[in-house]
Amino acid sequence: MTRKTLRNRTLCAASLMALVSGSTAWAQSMTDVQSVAKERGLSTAELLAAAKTFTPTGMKDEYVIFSSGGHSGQVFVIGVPSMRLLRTIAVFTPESWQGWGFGVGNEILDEGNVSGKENRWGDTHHPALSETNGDYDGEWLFINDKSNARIAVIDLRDFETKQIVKNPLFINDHGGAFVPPNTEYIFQTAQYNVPWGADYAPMSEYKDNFRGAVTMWKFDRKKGRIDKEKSFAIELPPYWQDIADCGKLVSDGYFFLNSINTELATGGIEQKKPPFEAGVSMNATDYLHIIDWKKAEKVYQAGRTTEIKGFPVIPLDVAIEEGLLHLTPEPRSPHGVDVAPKGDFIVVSGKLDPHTTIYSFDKINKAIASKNFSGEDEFGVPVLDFDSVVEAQVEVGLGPLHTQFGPDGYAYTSLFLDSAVARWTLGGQYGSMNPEPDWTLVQKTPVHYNIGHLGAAEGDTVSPDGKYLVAYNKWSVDRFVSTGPLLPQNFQLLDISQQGTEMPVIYDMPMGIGEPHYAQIIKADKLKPWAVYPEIGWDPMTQSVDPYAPRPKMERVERKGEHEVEVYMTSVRSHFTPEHVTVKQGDKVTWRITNTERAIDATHGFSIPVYNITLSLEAGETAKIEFIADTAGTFPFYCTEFCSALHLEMMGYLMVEPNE
Ligand code: K7E
Ligand code: CUA
Repeated sequence: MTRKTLRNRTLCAASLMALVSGSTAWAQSMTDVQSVAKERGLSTAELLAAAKTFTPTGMKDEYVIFSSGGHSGQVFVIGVPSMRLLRTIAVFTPESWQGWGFGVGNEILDEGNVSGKENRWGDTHHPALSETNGDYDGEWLFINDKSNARIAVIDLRDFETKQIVKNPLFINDHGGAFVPPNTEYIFQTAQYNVPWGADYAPMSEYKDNFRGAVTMWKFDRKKGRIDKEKSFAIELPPYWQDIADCGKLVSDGYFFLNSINTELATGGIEQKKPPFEAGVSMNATDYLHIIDWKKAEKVYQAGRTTEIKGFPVIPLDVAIEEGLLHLTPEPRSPHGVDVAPKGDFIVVSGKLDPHTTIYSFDKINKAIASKNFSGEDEFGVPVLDFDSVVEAQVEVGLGPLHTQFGPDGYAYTSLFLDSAVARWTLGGQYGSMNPEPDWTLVQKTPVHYNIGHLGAAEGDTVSPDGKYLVAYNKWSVDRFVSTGPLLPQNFQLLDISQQGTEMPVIYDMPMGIGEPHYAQIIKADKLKPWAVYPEIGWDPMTQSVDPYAPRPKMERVERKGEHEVEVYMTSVRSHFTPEHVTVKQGDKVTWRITNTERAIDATHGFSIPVYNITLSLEAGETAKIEFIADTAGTFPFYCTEFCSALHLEMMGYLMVEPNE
């Protein structure tokens, strides 16, 4: 029996038995399976979990997770159900394996410099896959940096970062990146508020001078870049704006945004004032912001903006007057806000309230139309009457944070304090299983430990897949071999394919390279990455052929004027051409290299000691590095990828002749 036919079999006991008489050396008999299970102390449920996740050689994953990397500043790509890390994507932080920030990528990293200071890390929280009609289209990925209010654009043809934009108005964001169903914009909202541009103002001026905002970055899909010239912001009260979500289908055109600190607390524990943790949690309710972004777009286009820090901003009074901003109360310390697949319900979880609160978009619409306000906040923003917009509340457990959805009328909420995933029914007309409105907790599965976000397969789109759910747990405590006081996070895979009650944990994946927050799970076949760059001499920064790219037979070292040298180099298994590069101390060196390979996976590295240069050149790629040869000496450059049997020989010398 071949591996392929084996793979296509359902791995149930019966088929395992059928294999017994086969010739496959490793699968001897069910008796062997039982004895291994006994030896390792595995239960039947655990054997089943292994069968559901074990991915034999050659088999590929059905789904792909794009995970934030927290303060590693990166994005991680993981296969489901194998839970194997497939690669990292270098974003805000230099990464030497990908050569990111050690010769190439520097211009993009520099776009993210803040106040003229080099900034070389990020705190990534919320990835957003580009969408078409509310479904992931597998083309682009956006991610925020909470620490310095930046958004990065990643091209999923080559899984590389192409752009970083810094928000000119605020210094910190949490609500981002979020995209509407057709990715017209990327939303980014301020969190810890500051005066515009993070200018100085004393804390006593918090209410008057500190401001919240949401920025709508226009995404130009053709260019694959954020178009800053068509982007704008809306001024908001200085609450701490938190997580958000875009409306979809019936609620397309709306943006829902949580907030905490409607108390306008300013901390000061050292002056015996309530510390932030208490000060921001005093009110029984905070505010859900309801923003009509299509109306905001029209207001911006009509020019009703003020320029602040060189950026067009719709002032708060204009936003109120135009009726594009409303608030409504939400239970204390809200964290997640998640729009249901049909766009009709908005689920909010308050960390300090054991319920999820479900708002009806229809009721919100009616309340806005009939001006059913319970009042206004202290900045004059109308507040929709809570009872008139809430559809239901479901008691799910302690510390509810985030919600995802299945295809069958289920919602799934992470419970930080309970360390559990709650499955509950989303009432209304969802699926045949819920003909009547029904808002009920169905089941809770414990996870280990302290789950933050959770992700279900395509679970925040208009057509969730169900099947798998991943708990992104914050603590791992005793789950893995100790690695000292800094422990990995724990990604736990849950099988949610069975309607009814069971949703067992079937895999634990230690995440030891960052602290993920949100992650999205896309069907693998929606991704269409390039196997190699389309043509030799491809510049990934422009996604086109670079006319200056070195090509075979045109390699050379060319002196341009007295102090400038250009190097045109190619790399192919297993040599660089040229192998000797001689320059004079003090020369400005522009060094271009093309990897002329066409074979899949034929990557060459390129590194120069002392000069802090390391590149990763994928098949077809060309790169340009520039440096001043200020240190004289003899420097072997070499290929850092083990690319062939003669890879050790893939080297050369940079000779920098000293000035006399
Ligand atoms: Cu960690 Cu979305 Cu930044 Cu919740 S956030 S957990
Ligand atoms: Cu090319 Cu090693």
